[in-house]
Amino acid sequence: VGAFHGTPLQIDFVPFPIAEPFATERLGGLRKAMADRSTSSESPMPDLDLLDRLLEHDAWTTRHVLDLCRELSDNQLDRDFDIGHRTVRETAAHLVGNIEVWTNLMTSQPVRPTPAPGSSISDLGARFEAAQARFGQAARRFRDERRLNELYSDVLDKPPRRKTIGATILHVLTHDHLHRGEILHMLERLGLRELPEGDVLSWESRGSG
Ligand code: NI
Repeated sequence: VGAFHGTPLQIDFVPFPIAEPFATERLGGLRKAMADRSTSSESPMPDLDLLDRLLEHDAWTTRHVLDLCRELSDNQLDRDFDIGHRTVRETAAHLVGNIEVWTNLMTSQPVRPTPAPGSSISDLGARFEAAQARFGQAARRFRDERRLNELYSDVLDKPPRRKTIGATILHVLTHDHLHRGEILHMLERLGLRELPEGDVLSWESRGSG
């Protein structure tokens, strides 16, 4: 597992060719379906697109996993496992620091130091809330301004390399998911029961089961 899984990107962006009458007809139908659903009680979030869903799932699930970590003793938080960043505490710190680093890089802000070794879950939880809010805000703004294909310079690469904002947003979200899975695995081995799966459908059906 590299520091931030930074990987050079070489992607040519080709717009999808969609036959206009077909696309218009399909979109019209989709809009009508969405409008119908928005007035029914079946769909609790008719206006969320895929990015919104991923961001909401990510925030809710990470918060849930960090809350579970609060039940652990320092001994449990620092127990050595053969996965992730070896302990629950350091894997959680890596996850939070990663959101901060990529948010700062893609918004051209100075990169701050990652959480210190031995950080408390309470501190990491607070730092996560701030980082996730900034990341979500930036991601939605880039989407709304149609800047997902825009390149920025990853100044942590030597030499600096250009990366797209869209892939960086997806990188943060998938990186969170990967390390949450590792933490959940460690929590299970620490004896916690009735753990969440952490998948998107569980998030969507939260509170209804
Ligand atoms: Ni990682």
